[in-house]
Formats: sequence, structure tokens, C-alpha cells
Amino acid sequence: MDNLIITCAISGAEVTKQDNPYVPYTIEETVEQAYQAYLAGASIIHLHVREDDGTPTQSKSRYEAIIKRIREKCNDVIIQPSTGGAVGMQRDERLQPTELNIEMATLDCGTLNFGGDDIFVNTENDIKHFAKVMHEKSILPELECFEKGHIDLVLRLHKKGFIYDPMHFSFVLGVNGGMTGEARDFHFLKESIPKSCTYSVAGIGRFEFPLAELAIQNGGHVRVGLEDNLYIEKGVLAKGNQELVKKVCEIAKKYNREIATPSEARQILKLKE
Ligand code: KMH
Ligand code: ZN
Repeated sequence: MDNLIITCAISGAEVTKQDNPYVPYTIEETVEQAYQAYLAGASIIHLHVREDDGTPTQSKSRYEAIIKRIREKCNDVIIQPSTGGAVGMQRDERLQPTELNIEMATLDCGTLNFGGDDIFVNTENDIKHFAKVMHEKSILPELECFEKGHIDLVLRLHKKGFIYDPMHFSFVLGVNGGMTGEARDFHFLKESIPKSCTYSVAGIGRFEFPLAELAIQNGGHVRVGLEDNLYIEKGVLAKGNQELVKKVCEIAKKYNREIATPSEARQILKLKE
């Protein structure tokens, strides 16, 4: 089995300091959370950025400032900006971080309800456009799939030449409006992608650690972080992203799965060193 790639989704666009005071807003807070997650074992930082008051933004200059500071502290970590941004943002707004010199970014592979009246819109044309932009800039997309239909669409677009090899999936399970994250869901999705592809799982809320454990046992990779889950255990808030990463490292140890360094993660994902 490959060493385990841990991605840390340090902030997201939806969670707030009211939910967990460690959710980073300022440049300093965001850089510190990324650094602590890296020290704990994360080789990839999935990055959303906020204004100082917590408002989500896809501002190129805000990403640029934060990425520069993260690289100063841990220059080998893989930075994976979001192109999902927040619900309601438009294509060009969402794509701003791809104008920076980045190796990876998320590519959301379908539309879904996102709680209340919110709809997270990713039309087929959006997906083709985002894939094209990333391909032209040699950015590896992390193919975020919130349910099985999203995987089917990716495979169809890949066959038609709109999505390129290598394909690295992220199964984001447990979103209110997407697929749940039970063991049967995990196995169904894992069996639905070609064996040559890599995948990571991101369990939302209570699904975070059970799904991480399944991925660790089955040769997959893992994403954790305050974007996805605020608690280190039932009813106990995590005191920062690093606690969530450390808990994954402990689970990996139980199954003798080594943690990938950023350099090993680049090899596994076929990224240029
Ligand atoms: N904030 C969600 C609407 C991504 O990062 O690509 C979208 C999201 C997915 O978090
Ligand atoms: Zn995200």
C-alpha cells in the first residue's frame, strides 16, 4: 500500500468561530493552522481563505498573501486551493486562485443541495471549463464527488476527453444534500472508480473518523479538518486542525500505514517534484 496522504481542510467557507474558535479568518491564523497541520503530518493543505471578519472570499490577492506566508513556513507542503469557494459564487470568481502558481486545486463534479435553500451549482459546462483551465495550467484537480452520480459524470467526461489522467478523486460524504458516509457508501464509491485512480475520503461531521479508518485499511487517502468536522470526539471541540490530523496518524499507526511526506505525496499523485 502507498503511504497515507493526509489532507487538512483547515477552514472551509461555511464554519465560523461561533462553531469552533479555532476556525481561522486572518492571514496569521490561517498560516498558523496550516503550519500546525503540516507539523502534525498533513502533506496537503486544502485552502479556503476569509476576510478578517470571516467572510469567505476567492480573492486572488488574499490567496497570494496566504500562500506566500505558508510557503515561507513550510515550503514543501502541497497547497490545494478551493475552486468551490462558497455557495453562490460565480465561475471566474471561484477560479481566481488558479491564476497563482499552484500544483493542485479542487474541482467539484456536480450540483447538490447544500442545506436550507442553498444549492451548490456545478453544471456540466462548469466542470468542463474548470477542468480545461486546470489542464492548461498543469494544475492537478482533486475531483470532489459528493455522490455516485458525480463519479459517473467524471468517468463520462474523461472518456470524452474533457477530464485528463491522472485522476485523483475525493469522496466527500455526509453533506446534507449529498450521499451519507456509511461503510457501504465508501465501498460502493471505491468500487466505482478505475483501479488505476487514487482517492481520498472526506467524511463530514460524525463520518470523519470512521471513513478515515476505512480508507486507511483499504489503501485510500484521508482528508480531515475543521471545514469538515469541528469535534475531536463526540461533544468535544477540536483545539485546532492539528488535533484532527494527529488523530488520523494514530489510526494509521494501528494499521501500520506510514504517513506520506509531501515529496512522497507528489510521487503518489504524479505531481512534478
Ligand atoms: N464551500 C463549498 C460550497 C471545494 O472546496 O471545492 C464548496 C467546497 C468545495 O468547499
Ligand atoms: Zn473546500
